[in-house]
Amino acid sequence: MQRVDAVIRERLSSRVALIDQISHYIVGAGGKRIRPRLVLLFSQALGFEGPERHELAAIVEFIHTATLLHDDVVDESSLRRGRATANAVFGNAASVLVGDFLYSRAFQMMVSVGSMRVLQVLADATNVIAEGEVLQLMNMNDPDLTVEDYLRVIRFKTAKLFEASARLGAVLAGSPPDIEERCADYGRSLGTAFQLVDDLLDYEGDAKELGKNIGDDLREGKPTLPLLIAMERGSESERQLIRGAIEHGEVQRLPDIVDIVRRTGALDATREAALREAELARRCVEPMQPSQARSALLELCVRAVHRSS
Ligand code: GRG
Repeated sequence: MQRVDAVIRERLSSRVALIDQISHYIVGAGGKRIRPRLVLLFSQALGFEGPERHELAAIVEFIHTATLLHDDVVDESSLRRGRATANAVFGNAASVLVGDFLYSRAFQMMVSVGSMRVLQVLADATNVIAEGEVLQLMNMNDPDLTVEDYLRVIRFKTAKLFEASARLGAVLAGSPPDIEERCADYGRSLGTAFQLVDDLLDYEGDAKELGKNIGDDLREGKPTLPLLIAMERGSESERQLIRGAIEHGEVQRLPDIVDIVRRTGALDATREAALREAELARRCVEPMQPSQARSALLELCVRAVHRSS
């Protein structure tokens, strides 16, 4: 990961001062670096040790960072990674454009790796992520969203990049198609578990630990799984309260809604759904040869669910 961080720093540079400033601002704020870790762990577990793994790990982190810059503009968020978001500090236009810079820099780096398969995996993944965000936009303020449609959005917007990162480890190692698919399945399940927990932390987390504001999803009228379950299990008046909050994106009644979400067991049920996905991910790597990388991949299945940030 030290080598990946070095590649990230080297490849962030631009002759345009504002790009340097904003990209260092967001990347310098840290982040958990889960997606690059997946590239490294799968390539290591499958026996590939070439320098391309660091390049690809940096590429997926650049794509992730570009999506965060764009997402915070779309969501009008003010806190990310424990600091003011780039849009809050530098404005929406600058954030979107630096997101474009990171995204296109990632594609320059992909070309330098010289593999059409790598290009294909990442072009497909970024296209699906964008589709996921548009689907989510269409679902805003809709209290009648089905769990199936909600899951589709999180598989697209979040799990796809986890899937691509894991798959790329196998692509680098030249693994046969069945192994590549198993790595991709791990990434998809881990990413789904990760987003389910993200959605529940929006109701039970601590803003300081989480590094972003609590209640943001409700403020935007985003119908996530904790709310869908609470509506299903709550009384008629509780259901109406949540419906209204989703339809109008209001947070005045956030404390009451958090209370309903907790009392109906919706947070526990969301965590259980995340645990089921993490278990699916675990089963994908369990048959691999014992190694440090495999142990770390198993450990990630636990950490994706039991996390507070
Ligand atoms: C630029 C390809 C492209 C698309 C733009 C806005 C958008 C379309 C996509 C946004 C997708 C998005 C932000 C999904 C949420 C994913 C998520 C859970 C982010 C938080 O990930 P962490 O917790 O972040 O890994 P850190 O800060 O740890 O890196």
